[in-house]
Amino acid sequence: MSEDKKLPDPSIIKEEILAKYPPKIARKRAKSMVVVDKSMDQEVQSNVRTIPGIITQRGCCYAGCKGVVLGPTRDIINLVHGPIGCSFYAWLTRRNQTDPGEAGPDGENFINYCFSTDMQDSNIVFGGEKKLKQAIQEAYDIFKPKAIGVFSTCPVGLIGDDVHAVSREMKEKFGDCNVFGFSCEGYKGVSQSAGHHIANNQLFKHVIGRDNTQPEGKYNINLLGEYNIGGDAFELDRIFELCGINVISTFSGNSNVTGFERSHTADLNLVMCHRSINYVAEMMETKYGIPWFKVNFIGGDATAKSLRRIGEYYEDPELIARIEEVITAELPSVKQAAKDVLKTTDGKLAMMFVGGSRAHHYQELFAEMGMTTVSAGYEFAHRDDYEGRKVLPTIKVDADSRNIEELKIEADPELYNPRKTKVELEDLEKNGLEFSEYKGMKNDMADQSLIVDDISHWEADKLIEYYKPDIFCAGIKEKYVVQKMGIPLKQLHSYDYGGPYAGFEGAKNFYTDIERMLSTSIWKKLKAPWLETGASDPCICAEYVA
Ligand code: CFM
Repeated sequence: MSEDKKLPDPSIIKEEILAKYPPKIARKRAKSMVVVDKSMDQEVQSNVRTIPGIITQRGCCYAGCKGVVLGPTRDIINLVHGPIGCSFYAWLTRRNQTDPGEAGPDGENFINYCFSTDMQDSNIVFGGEKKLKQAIQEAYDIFKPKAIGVFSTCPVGLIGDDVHAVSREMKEKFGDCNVFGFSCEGYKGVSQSAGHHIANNQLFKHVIGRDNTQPEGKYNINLLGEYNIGGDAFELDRIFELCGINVISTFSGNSNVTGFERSHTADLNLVMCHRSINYVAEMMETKYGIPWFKVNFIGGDATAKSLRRIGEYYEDPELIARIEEVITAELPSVKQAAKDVLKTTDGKLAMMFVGGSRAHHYQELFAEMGMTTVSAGYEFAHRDDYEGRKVLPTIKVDADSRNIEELKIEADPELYNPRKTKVELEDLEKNGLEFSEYKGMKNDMADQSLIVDDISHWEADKLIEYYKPDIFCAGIKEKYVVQKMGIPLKQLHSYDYGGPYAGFEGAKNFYTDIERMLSTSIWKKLKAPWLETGASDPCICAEYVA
């Protein structure tokens, strides 16, 4: 994707951006802005606290735990212990879709509900555990769910309510409902990334491995880090089915409790979003002996490559042949669709600042349309997401990360069963399959492109002025500011109203949507009123009225 188009030198704009900051802040931000030079290793400072006063794109720990990882699961009641505002902003705002199947829309699908203990002042003063117990009881009585997750918001940690003790007590009381808590207070860690880790830990402790029913399929996998935004997981399920691959559980798009509980019976874990779920992949390998490798289903070629890797893993001619059949049937129309938009898209520039994996994955889709990513960054990734997992041993654990529990996992005395022997894994690696590996975003970016971690609005504004990109990808908080600057913004969190963008059909959708956005000149026609009138010194005037 990076096939060396000459990019303008971003060092100048980097200096200009930093010059506005007080020296101490400039020094700190400089470490998070890296001009890519592929001839050497470069450290990208990340997963550190946002400087107070800087307008960040980040969310909180609770958002990462409750919203991102657990949110897409349809039959767990996600009960928020906290003030109602924390729930309002988590209620149906992420476009994770689900298909309750035969159970129908009113079956065990709680996604469209909003469960909260609605804490009040008196609960903050006198404690909220009693109210939490009542809420769990009420949820159980009304819905009889298989599981209830309790999510702590900031005040819960501050006043010291013990959500874990309450959950244990209620679980014992019910007998047929798995109740577990998450200490995912918003302030934990430096971003939603801490919430991912906490969610991974609790899923591992309380859910994964509870049901030993063996799968019926011949090739049984889990897809980790795919959240079914805009129906992505539906498209991937369609492709897996065509290939004869059985998905035991997706973590956690279009998922249910039973899938999680049985996921340890899979032969292989595929990791799509490395940032949010690599902990589960690692822990499942240690405890059950399930290997994992990184995949990317964003882009036609990327999808074909990831499918082929699954074939290589199983070393089964029947599966390999079927995968090839699917690719032969599906890929040509994707290629044609990319060709069809090329007239509009070729040579255009994209910038993307999103989450912890999409800013990387979508570069491949843009490359398929002949577009170059001049600058990109994550909101809350860690150094390994930029530089590759090879830097993991060198990452210093700071006080914020030390706050997050690290589970000590050992091989399960009964269930540990290495799916491949060490020799088999080594042979597969010799043939190009890389287990437990992610090479990071930088590896796929061109020299002279600019990586910016945890970008601020000021920095984004300046980059837009400098590069004048044809499209900017970020989220709703950035959308209208960027459009007012005359640049179309594609939301890569929610996909605006579009999607799916994963898999073969998804790639086609993306090409068309981007072509449309690049074809319209509407945003360029926008002019601020003071510029229309020719005033050179815009200001807002106001006076106090007595
Ligand atoms: Fe993974 Fe995600 Fe992302 Fe993420 Fe997210 Fe998301 Fe994202 Mo928004 S899990 S890191 S915390 S791919 S909600 S589905 S789009 S920031 S790039």
